[in-house]
Amino acid sequence: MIPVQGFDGQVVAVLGLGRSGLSAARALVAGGAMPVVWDDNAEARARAEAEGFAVRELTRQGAFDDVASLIVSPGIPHLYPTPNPVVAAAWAAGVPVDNDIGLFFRSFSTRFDEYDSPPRVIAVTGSNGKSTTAALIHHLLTEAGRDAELAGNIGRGVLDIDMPGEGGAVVLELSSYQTDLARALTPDIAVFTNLSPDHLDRHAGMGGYFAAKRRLFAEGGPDRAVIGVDEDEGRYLANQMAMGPGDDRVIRVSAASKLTGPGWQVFARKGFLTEWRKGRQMAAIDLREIKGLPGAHNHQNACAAYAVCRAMGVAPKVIEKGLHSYPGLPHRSQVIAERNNILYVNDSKATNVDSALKALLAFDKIRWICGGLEKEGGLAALAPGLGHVAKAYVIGREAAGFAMQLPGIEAEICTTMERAVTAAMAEAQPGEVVLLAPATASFDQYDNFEQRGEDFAKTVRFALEKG
Ligand code: UMA
Repeated sequence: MIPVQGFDGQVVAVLGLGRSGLSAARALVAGGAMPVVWDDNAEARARAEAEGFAVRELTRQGAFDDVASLIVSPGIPHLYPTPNPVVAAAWAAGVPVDNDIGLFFRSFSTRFDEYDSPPRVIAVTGSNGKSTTAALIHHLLTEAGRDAELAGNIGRGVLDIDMPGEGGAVVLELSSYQTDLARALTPDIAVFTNLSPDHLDRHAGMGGYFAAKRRLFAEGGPDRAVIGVDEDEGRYLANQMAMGPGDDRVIRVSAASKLTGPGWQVFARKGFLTEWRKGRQMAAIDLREIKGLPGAHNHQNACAAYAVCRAMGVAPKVIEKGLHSYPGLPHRSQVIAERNNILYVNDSKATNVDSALKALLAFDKIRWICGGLEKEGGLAALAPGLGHVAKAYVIGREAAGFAMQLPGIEAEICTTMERAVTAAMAEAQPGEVVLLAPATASFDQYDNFEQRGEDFAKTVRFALEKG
């Protein structure tokens, strides 16, 4: 845990008592502050009270009279579509509003006098791929012998980490909710993967969403910026950060085009990652054989993670070795097994058509397990990927309706995961991939996409053991 500095003996209010709120409350206590906590949900309040926290209704008259700061959880609207009433009350009382990310940055560096070589903070943001990029950076640094911690939007409160050892690193995945509100954001290396519309209601549109992410790159910000330049926003940001054409403060990253120029760039083309610096090729890595990172979208993640590790002084050969041993995140292009040259891949996180299409484009010959609770918009956008499908095995309560929307490919109505896995395994040929990429939500048959992915993995493993 990172004890929060600067509030010794002071009252700090915490709004939201999920992962980030509770972790902030604990870290405040560890730093000598006196948190008072609130959650709009009664059960969450009861849990906090049972842990010994003082619950205070923060909208009541005078609730902020003795409060030094309000710490807000990322899932709670602080501005758009409308500010939570507690946030509005803090504004009215003149109390600074912050979040656990702000507390982390103001507390982390106060421990640096204990180090010869203090740890560095790497912050990753962007619309897609930020979890994979952050997890991959963490994996590559660990494999390179660096002590590294991973936290943030990936599921672990940032104040929950332990201080890394000498020369180590903290890798943070940060969402726009988190970067928007933090009062301190001072990573050593900041990463912007890409941008596409998401969470627009919380940011009053695309401009607000981009502005929230850009806060990581504010002037006087990171020593090094790794920026995906496949969209206009990334190109704009890279231009804003660089002092001139040859300035290598910015490492430009692309999975779409060859990047030339006098600066520092890492790009993936036709399955090869290439690093260029000052007009010279520094390294090239064949990404096609890396099982944990299939497809162009993962090649972009690989380029960003590679760039960060180069900025951390890791040699290309060491990074290449680490890429090969990356196990993948659960339910995201996760390799479950390989038997008789047939690969079994769990992409249960592909809960919409966009992400399922990316998964289909990542492999050549696919036994595709799909279906579930369809989202709005239909399945037409999957068309560019259907040429990669040898056969579809459709699950879900509405399997027949789903199958009817897949023109030109053979589709079997399986309904259950067990039947789909059994049929796909029986028919798969060497060189093919049995892929779960449903393109749907899971709620018709499962509690969540994780449970669906676990069912796939368990069924595959059981069948392989039997066979
Ligand atoms: N709550 C209120 N009032 C409200 C809304 C919520 O009191 O109006 C309370 C809820 O009752 C609940 C608590 O707030 O008790 C939940 O807070 P939260 O939604 O911020 O969730 P945490 O458990 O603190 O998890 C948060 C991130 N959640 C969100 O951003 C929605 C987690 O990211 C993150 O891993 C965690 O902090 C640790 O940093 C999750 C996420 O869904 C994975 N992120 C979004 C995404 O990836 O798309 C941005």
